[in-house]
Amino acid sequence: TLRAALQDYTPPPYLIDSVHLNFLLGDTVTRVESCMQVLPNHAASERPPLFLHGCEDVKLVAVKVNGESLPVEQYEVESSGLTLKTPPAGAFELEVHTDLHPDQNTSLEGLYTSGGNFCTQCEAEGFRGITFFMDRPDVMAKYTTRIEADKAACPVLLSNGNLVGSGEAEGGRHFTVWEDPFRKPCYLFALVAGDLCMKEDTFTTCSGRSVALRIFTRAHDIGRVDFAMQSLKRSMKWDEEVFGLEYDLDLFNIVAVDDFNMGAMENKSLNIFNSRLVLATPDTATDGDFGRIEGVVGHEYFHNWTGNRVTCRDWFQLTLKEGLTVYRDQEFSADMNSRPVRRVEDVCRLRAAQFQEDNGPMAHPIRPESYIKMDNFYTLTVYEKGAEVIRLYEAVLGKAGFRKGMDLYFQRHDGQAVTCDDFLAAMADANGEDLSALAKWYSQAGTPRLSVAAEYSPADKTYTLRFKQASCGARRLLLPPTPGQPTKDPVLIPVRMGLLAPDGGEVPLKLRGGEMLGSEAVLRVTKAEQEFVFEGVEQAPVPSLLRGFSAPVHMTVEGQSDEDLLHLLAHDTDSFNRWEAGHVLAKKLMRALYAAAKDSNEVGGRGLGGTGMVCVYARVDGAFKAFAISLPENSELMDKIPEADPILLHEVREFLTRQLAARLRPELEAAVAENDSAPGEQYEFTAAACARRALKNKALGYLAALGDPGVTEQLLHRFRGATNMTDEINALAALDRAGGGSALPAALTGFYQKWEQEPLVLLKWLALQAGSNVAGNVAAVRRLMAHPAFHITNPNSCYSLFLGFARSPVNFHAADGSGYEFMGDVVLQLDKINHQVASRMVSAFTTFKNYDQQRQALMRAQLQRIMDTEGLSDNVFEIVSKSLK
Ligand code: DPP
Ligand code: ZN
Repeated sequence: TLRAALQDYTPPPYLIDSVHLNFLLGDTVTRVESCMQVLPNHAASERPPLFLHGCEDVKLVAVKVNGESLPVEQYEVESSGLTLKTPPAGAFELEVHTDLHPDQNTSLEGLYTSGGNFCTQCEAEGFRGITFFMDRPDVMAKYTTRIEADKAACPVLLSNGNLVGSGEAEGGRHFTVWEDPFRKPCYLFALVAGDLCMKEDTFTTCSGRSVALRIFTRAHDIGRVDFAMQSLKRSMKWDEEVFGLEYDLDLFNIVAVDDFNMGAMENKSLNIFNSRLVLATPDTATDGDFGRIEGVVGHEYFHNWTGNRVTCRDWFQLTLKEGLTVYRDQEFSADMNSRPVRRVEDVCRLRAAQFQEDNGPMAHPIRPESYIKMDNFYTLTVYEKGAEVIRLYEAVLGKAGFRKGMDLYFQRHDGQAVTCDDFLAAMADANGEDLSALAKWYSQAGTPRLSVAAEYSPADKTYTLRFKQASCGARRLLLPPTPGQPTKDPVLIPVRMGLLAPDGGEVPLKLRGGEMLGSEAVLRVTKAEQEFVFEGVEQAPVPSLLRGFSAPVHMTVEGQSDEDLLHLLAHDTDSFNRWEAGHVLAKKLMRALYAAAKDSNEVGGRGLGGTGMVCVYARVDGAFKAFAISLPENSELMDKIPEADPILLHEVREFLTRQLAARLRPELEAAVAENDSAPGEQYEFTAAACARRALKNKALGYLAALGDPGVTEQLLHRFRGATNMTDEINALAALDRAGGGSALPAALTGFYQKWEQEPLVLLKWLALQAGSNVAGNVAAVRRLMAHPAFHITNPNSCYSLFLGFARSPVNFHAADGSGYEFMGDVVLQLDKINHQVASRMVSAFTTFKNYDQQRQALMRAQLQRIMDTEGLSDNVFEIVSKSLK
């Protein structure tokens, strides 16, 4: 097993200036003829060997240098690649022919078939599954691609760039030729061939060029692409307006495929999407789906500049394009919808999942230092924490300064493969700032802990905030070391803040010896311990810190009382911190309930009834009401519960849910009535309409917990009468929560029959059943694997069924280990089919150290069983071996 390390980077000894690819697509065998113009990239006195990456499934058929077949003693071919021992001096032409079997490729990397159509996925290292090549992002070539296939089976033949030729070929075949004028690394190469329908639109760029926009799907799905098309047009316009970035070709294609490991892929001018992120109509897709489609269509489009025009030097720099592009798609979605709601959603996800990753055996910096399989590093850390790090620049430099930095970044690096250091330098130079204090965010793993103590002096009217970065120095207890990084240095933490007076008004801010700052400031905390003294503070204020979650840290405000939190909830001008105050209250409540239950063996026995939560609900408004009654995720709570019992925590959640439902019943019923859609009302995907549906459905979920037959009756009625998928699937989920009684199986069957022909809708049906907390559900999930709605070769199917199952505390964490054993079986079975999907499944075990001793032992036993299996993929091996360390 080979490990790649950042410190080992060396420039490639050769470059590929241009490549001409000829694909002869066949039913079983596909021939790929690649002709490369190779340039030396080494000292003239040297003749280093040329290594081209390959893979087991690619069969070498011919190698020619400058038109002549290469004698066998001059090259060596192994499964890892092809070595030319003594390439010619100077520039030369290298031709390589290979044979592949796309129809047998279940890894869904390289060239494969999905539903009978050909498509590719090359990021990170899939191009080597197509032909021998210098498969590294700092080798940027110009591509010409000829595709030839049977005309009846594959009427549509697509690749990157512009269509420059087409025609008939022998035997009922035809071809197209594509030329991409922009240099690119091979991970951005794409090919699609098959029987597809197309919907077309146009976009006129800011300089007046007309761009043809085309979305391709199978015939059955073509009526569901309008929303994705509108999202694409909105993202093109947004990038012009916000970043001054214009699209650079006359054609932009999106193709939807059902079998796809990731969400989508930004291949130059030929984006390939998982169909669940393209296809949507109100009857088949939820508000969440619409939001994700808008975000991901934007994300992939934005990559055209942040990723494609400027790309990564090596894969360790992945966050250079991903963190930045996630930041861009988050901002886009915030501008299109409700900015505060979007921020709360993003932060919840970060804290529930990325913080957990940062706290486990796979913890890595946003720029990892080594990997066995790069595929394992398309993580929440690289993406979501990476986006938060981009947000730090914005917090420090302001929006205008951030834009200046972006402009310089493109000015300097267009057409290049660069590093995170280059990005930091562009941001710093454009603003004349020393940003070196931000660099540590790229190299340190783990979530910094920031504690704050405050002191008010009535005598001299000063207010002092003392910050401690507990993740550095020697304070063992608060210091979270991560694998390979026992100690940490302080980082730059921008703390956006304000002070609230006792009457709720904002205190004007003036730091000792400084100017008036207005009512909000960004404090730059850079040292292990640092204090800020505010002057002229008339009365002891309540601090509002880390507004908008201005840095991805765990913050503790020492001595913060429930009254302080309720004061923030009522008066803070920062909507994120208003929500946060309620969230902190809810976390305190759930932890207290859990501790009491642990002591007394009785959930809720101490009469902790959620009064604080009732206050929270009363004090927030509009879109936030739905969030205000959303309880924190278990993973967020476990951070402070050593050796947690996940089932007890689940019972606490259930208890609190019932308690809140009972206490808030009139308010919840009013929320349902006030936010219900009017008869005949058209579905709209707007911030306001989504907020109404979210609150209504959240309220119904709570009411369902009452187990009242009247509520069940109402839910059934709503389920049958739903006019959009958001309401339909929520009613079904609420029925499940209500225990469903005899109504649930019939409803599930009815749902299946209604949507039998719609695999994307059936994913929801699978996930809902897989995640059920009815004890012993593992048997039902095993049975579902044999159901016609489930396909083990389809990643979406696996994500719904298996990851859905892993989200059930009762069944995944069943005390008898049956849930763990099931997931162990799944990992081993999947590893023979699709390494990337198998390695996503094994991640369910990586949190094992958070649980009680018995569960740790059971989870560890499954990891060991996987580890002991012959022929494990590198993907799964990497995660399992790190977990067992
Ligand atoms: N397709 C993945 C993404 O866009 C990897 N580039 O994030
Ligand atoms: Zn991306």
